[in-house]
Amino acid sequence: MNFEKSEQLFEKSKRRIPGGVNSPVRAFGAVGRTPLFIDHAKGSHITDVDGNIYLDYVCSWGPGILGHAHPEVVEAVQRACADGLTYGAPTEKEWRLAELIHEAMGSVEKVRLVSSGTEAVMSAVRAARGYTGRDLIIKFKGNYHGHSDGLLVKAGSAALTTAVPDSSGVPVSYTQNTLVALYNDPDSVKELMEKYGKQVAAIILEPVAANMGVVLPQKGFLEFLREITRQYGALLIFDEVITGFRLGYGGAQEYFNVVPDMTTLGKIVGGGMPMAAYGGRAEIMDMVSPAGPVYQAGTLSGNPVATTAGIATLEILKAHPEYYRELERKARRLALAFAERAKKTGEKLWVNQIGSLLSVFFTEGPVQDYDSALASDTKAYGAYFGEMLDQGVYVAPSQFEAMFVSAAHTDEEIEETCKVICG
Ligand code: KE4
Repeated sequence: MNFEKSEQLFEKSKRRIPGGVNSPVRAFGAVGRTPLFIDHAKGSHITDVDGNIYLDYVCSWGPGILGHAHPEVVEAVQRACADGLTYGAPTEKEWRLAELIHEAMGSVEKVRLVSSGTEAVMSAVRAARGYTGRDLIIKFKGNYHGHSDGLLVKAGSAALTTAVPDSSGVPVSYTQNTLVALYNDPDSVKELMEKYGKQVAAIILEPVAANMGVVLPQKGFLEFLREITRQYGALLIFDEVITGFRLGYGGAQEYFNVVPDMTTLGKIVGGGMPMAAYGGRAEIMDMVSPAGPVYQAGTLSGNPVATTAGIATLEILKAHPEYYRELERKARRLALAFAERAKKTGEKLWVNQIGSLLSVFFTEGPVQDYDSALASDTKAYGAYFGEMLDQGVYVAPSQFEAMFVSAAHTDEEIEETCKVICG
């Protein structure tokens, strides 16, 4: 395969854009390859500027559940564009999307549309603090909630329970209201709540983690968090930016039948356009300006073109519940291929798969939290990534991301991928 044009574009881009990319993971730093510059995508395929065609299992990190350039979504967006790209005023479409979200997730009684998952989480945290009058937030090691200062943290030293910045440019003072617990470790949560519970505004988590690779909640973990937040009067926030409309039309909260107080959404909810959302019980969301004293605003919030893409995408998913069974079946087949690969090569592989989300870890496993994920051989993952790419299969350029399956991936393409996985 020839990557000449991508290499040239990468060199040019680096002169104008930090690292040559607009989001770090795209730079392929974790896998030691030149990033692909994409020319176009259709269905399950993505084509780079050198004309190389790949089966795409990144799906733009989640939005692409229907496959790229779904004709009905594109047609709706094209029509919307002709009516104007943005008005900075309310439209019926925002109400329609809000109704679709509430219909899918009853716990989201009121919702505010924003432009990115980061903005959704940052705003949800502010609303939770405004509603409870408390300052502390508990997050989990290995969960990613976007790049707002207070959540760009890592666990402090063992003695410390407050977090420390995980990025330069974040003042320590911005992270002193963030506590870090361990995913799937109820005792780590209990310890923090016994010490700080009455000052905790919310516990936020990815109900299925997908930013340390895919890590499933252990049986009872979500129910435990639901109980302990109730016990201390703290809110439970599900960050469903990835799992929302992905695990099922009702997201993780429907899949696991655990109802959070607030939910953040992104990716699929915008159908691939810059659109995200945060919402929850009406009494919480009525704290948000102009209804209440918690300020939050956005020029392009609820943008008419983005809401059109979101509505079109959700309406297709709502009309096709069978897609979710198909997606799970295809993801299971891919998971099986990794097991066949391990048998054949003797590699130590561990696969976590749920719905259309999966990750292969280059470690013996089990992988059920950040530390066990971190034990993976990232060099081996990098070699696997290169092997797949060179055979036309585009998977996440990092061990600590997810593999996404779309409704556009046919059974033949899944079998083709399994052959490449098994070598
Ligand atoms: P954005 O600001 O990137 O739209 O969303 C932030 C976010 C919030 N919550 C969860 C659970 C997320 O996974 C994300 C963003 N996901 C990453 C992929 N792991 C986006 C890809 C990237 O950073 O380029």
